[in-house]
Amino acid sequence: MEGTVLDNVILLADSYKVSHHRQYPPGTSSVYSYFESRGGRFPYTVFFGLQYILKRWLKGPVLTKEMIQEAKEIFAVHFKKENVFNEDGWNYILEHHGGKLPLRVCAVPEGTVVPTRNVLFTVESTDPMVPWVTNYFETIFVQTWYPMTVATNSRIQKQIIRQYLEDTHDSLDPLPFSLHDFGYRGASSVESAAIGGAAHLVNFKGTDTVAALSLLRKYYHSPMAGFSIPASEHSTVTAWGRDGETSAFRTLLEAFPDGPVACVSDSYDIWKCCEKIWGEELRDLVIKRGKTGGVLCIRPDSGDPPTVVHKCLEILGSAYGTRENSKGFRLLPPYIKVIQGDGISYRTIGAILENLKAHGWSSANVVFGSGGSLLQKVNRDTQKCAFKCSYVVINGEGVDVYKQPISDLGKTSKKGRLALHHVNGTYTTVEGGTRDPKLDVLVPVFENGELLKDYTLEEIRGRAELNEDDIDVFKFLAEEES
Ligand code: AOY
Repeated sequence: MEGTVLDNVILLADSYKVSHHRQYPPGTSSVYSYFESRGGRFPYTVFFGLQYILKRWLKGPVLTKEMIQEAKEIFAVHFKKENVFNEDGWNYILEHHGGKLPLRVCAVPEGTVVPTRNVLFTVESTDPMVPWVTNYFETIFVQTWYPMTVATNSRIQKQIIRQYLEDTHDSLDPLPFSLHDFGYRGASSVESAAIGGAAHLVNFKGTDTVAALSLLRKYYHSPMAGFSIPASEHSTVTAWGRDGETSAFRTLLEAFPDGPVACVSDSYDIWKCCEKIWGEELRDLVIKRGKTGGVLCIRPDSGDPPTVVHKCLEILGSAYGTRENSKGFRLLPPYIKVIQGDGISYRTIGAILENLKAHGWSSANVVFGSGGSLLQKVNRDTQKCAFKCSYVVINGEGVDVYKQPISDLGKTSKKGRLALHHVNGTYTTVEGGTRDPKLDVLVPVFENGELLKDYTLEEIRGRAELNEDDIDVFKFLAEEES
């Protein structure tokens, strides 16, 4: 969106924010707020995406006199009043800060996995003349809910797949490519696809969401964050006509004679396809390709996923034979897999893999694709993300502030300046300014327009890696179900 009408930093806020500078108590010289997940669906949050927001929207000089003029005109008409817009305040930032925002942001390092109900980042104003800037930017800061929630949803699915590989396979090697992002078309915009797709790539390396690659190149120092393979779609198959499916498949195999390809196989009859086309007509070609490293991923795309995946494996197993791995589970030859990309979510992956396990099949025979539920079936409530003021300075005196709504005590907010202590693997949010700098993992990432930390995707991936301290994902799934 760079270079468009959306580039005016004053317009990155909800309308009511424009009126807040005149509402704080007289003598207010600083506002301090924090962001947290107040619980929600998943018991932890993978922190990711603040760096994109800081670099894309907030760092460096971001204000010009033209922006102030444009905002002045827009808000005069929008509010039908001349005196709501804070022209003096924005002019002050332009003149005294060269258009750089007088804010300090401290955050947990990106990729950190933090239990919900803990502070993830704090924002405070650094110039007593403009204390309102902190919450003016709440709107854009809270949009970090999206990459965090996608990264969390994706990581939960990685935990589930990992457990089944551990139970039914010899190694965890397939894990990085076991959940491929199919979500570009289902995202609400190109920018959203880029952000959500990038969040998935914190945990995995397979994606078809090309926009995510650009975002990670530009904002996270990753020259190539994700990979894909040639694959058919229904049009490339059905264009050959109802009797042309074999020709379509042969064309795909011969067009890409080595390396992996994926082939959607449910255009007419997935069972006949596995039995007759893959299992008989093209069997020799598939085996020949297999000898030179070619892998065929057969993609069913309709029906009840646990039933369909299992039945495909049974048919393909009869045609190509199977071997048993060290844990006693069946494996197709290494040059054939099934890729299930229909109906995949953190709830269905477990059901599919459980059914395979119950029938003696290793989870290493299958990989997943996920679109809508990976990038789009989430919202700010999924992790109950919120940004609240916890501390203000009035007439030179610091005051702890909070909300505690009688009608929903779950919305109670934290008090005072905050720290996130990390001790013996446990995270604790410390309120009231009683921080121990040796234990606090919040680090300054932004101050007065300067970016103080610049993380690479590689280090973020390292922090988000699965580990021994992880929650029991099956306990979480069972509790959610009840
Ligand atoms: N891609 C692995 C490579 C990608 C896709 C993208 C919607 C792929 C399919 C595949 O194997 O089958 C968007 C649906 C599918």
